[in-house]
Amino acid sequence: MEEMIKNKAKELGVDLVSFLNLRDYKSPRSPNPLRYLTSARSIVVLAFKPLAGAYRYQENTWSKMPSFLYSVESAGNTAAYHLGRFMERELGAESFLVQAHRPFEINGETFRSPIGSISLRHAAVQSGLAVWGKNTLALTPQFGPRVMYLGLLNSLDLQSDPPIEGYDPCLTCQYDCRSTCPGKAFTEDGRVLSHRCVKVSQPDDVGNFMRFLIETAGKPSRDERLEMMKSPRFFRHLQYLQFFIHYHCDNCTRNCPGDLAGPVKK
Ligand code: B12
Repeated sequence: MEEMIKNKAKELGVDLVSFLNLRDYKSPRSPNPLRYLTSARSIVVLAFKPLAGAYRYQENTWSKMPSFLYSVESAGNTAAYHLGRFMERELGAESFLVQAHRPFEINGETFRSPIGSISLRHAAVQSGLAVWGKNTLALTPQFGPRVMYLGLLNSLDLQSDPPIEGYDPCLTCQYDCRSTCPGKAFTEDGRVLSHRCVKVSQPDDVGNFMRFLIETAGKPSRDERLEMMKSPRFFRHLQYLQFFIHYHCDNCTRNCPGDLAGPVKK
């Protein structure tokens, strides 16, 4: 059964695939997976590699986004959907697609520090697809952190793949991802402070749009308010809200030499 699913995943364009039985899933801050699928027994973890040119830009441009996020997410969702349907038809499984990031559950507890339905990094590390990096990303031997993870929570009692042993690219790494983070988002105990990361990586997000609106409302004259509404800043916020995430910073991903091929060179 495991081999059949892996072969189908590869056929559908998945780059890396592993299984994690829920007995072996440990992510203390994440919700109980049964909240999403009452029959869930395991997770199929899927990793998709962005286009090779996705991180080789000369200047940080929003035009990079389709190469490593939008296209990978829609192709990934399509592949995961078809794999879920295959498992349903052939094996009688119920599946639930674990989204790459959004939509988040937004409630009083989590809206300032979002938590995914399943922690895909924990699942990737615990099922032998990746190891933890100092940048808190899940580093694959094949592509370092430069993958997008998706998951299929499902009702099959799939055997977990064993974690990777003897691979720790951070031991010899010369790139100091933590202290060079422009948002100073890393804490001593190896976590990322969400608000610090987002301030630099997603300057046009909804929080900053609220700041823009408050600033605009506080302008004394109509002309000054109009000037704010006609500024590039307003249109950047609008574009962010209309379309999708834009990352202004992805240093911890782009500069990480966490794969056997070494760092991405410009
Ligand atoms: C919410 C979220 C964010 C939030 C908050 C991040 C956070 N602190 O968890 C924000 C907006 C800040 C964010 C930023 C980014 N994100 Co994000 N994010 C998520 C999301 C949707 C949920 C994560 C979650 O539930 N976290 C809460 C709980 C589970 O985390 P936690 O238990 O506190 O664990 C944390 C630490 O304890 C630590 N940790 C736990 N165990 C261990 C063990 C060791 C040894 C170490 C060192 C650390 C460590 O790692 C965690 C991060 O702080 C996931 C998708 C998903 N469903 O998993 C993507 C995801 C983690 N993000 C991803 C990416 C690519 C990014 C960005 C690079 C995007 C960008 N350009 O800005 C940055 C990277 C910042 C960073 N270095 O962590 C990828 C990571 C891919 C990979 N190779 O690992 C994911 C998996 C999306 C995906 N589908 O591929 N993200």
